[in-house]
Amino acid sequence: MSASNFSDAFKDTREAKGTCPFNDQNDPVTMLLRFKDVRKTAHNTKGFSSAAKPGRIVVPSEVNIRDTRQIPFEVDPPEHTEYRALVEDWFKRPLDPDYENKLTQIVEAEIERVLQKGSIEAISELSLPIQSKALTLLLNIPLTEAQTWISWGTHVFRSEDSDLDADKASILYDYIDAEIDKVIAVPNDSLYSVLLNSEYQGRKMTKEEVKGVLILTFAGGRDTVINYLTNTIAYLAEHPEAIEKLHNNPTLVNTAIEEFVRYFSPLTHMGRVVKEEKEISGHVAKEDTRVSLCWASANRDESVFENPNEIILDRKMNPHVAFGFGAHKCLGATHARQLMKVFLRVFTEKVSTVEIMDAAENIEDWGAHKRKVGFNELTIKLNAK
Ligand code: EMZ
Repeated sequence: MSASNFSDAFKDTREAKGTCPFNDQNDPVTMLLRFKDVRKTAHNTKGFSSAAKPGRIVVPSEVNIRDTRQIPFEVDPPEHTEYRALVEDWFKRPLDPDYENKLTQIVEAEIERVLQKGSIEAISELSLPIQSKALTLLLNIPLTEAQTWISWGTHVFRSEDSDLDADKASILYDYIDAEIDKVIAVPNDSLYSVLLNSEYQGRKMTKEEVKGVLILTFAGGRDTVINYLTNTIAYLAEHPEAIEKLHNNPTLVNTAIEEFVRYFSPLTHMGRVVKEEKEISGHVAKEDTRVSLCWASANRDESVFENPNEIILDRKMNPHVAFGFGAHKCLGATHARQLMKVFLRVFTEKVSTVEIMDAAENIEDWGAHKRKVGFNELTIKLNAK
């Protein structure tokens, strides 16, 4: 099977039943697989809460590895709306031309660096450095800080042998605590300072709240962005004609990034805790149990997407939910989209072809369903134009 083929792991169950159980650390989750159910449930923030114990809406659950509530992600309206309003403008900065220029310079430098080399491992030598360096722009801190984050490796909460690694997670939490203290001592114009000066319900944001926003910013956009970039490289390696098409047609880039993110769906699903009992596609969601909104399955739903298992770079109707849906839709999406766009632009300008030398797939295990989400290793050679 080709490296850039990501099959639809949930097809049969989605069509036959619409839901499936997954036993996650003795807190079972019912995964909702149909586009309609996913959207309806995401929309119903009253019946399906994000404000459970910190970590509980994430699948696999993170209740054993953190106590800090991620903000605004693990808060329900109306509080959610107020938190979100505090950060919304900051997370729209990627639309500024100056931000876009700096992002372009980062991506150019990274691609030029690896073009000088022979073969490279794409995740550690390209996707992770680009993700980390781009994040310095979102936080508005010096580029050099990215070296620390690159040294953490791809996963913030995961290590080679465990899905949830408390020791690894504490590296991030301790780092953020230390950074918050530094910025309290010497304020600057970073996201840390902006948040520390923000007012929520008429009082200053607490250190714990600021930490909650920062953990989300670091963790939510890490493996997701890295997988997106690596998977896109695999696609371009196997579809060299797409490199030229995208290079010659800048408007195609806009539809292509949406199509890649639909097809790859880097975040498989996100949970909710049931507040009001409800039947969904035959499953009775009981109070205080968990359901998950399976973005990856919804994005291959044939009742919505024509030829869902094909990448159609100029797909016209593409209401994908790869960035979530409703009040909680991804806060980092503007940054991610800008990065995706700049990456495609620069890559197709500088690279003629990509050769895949070696690939090891990263397969997620959702009980009865195994889903390819990216790679554990992708060794490639880039050929310059
Ligand atoms: C959480 C989540 C947010 C979680 C939008 O997704 O991303 C996951 O990678 C983290 O582990 O804590 O931030």
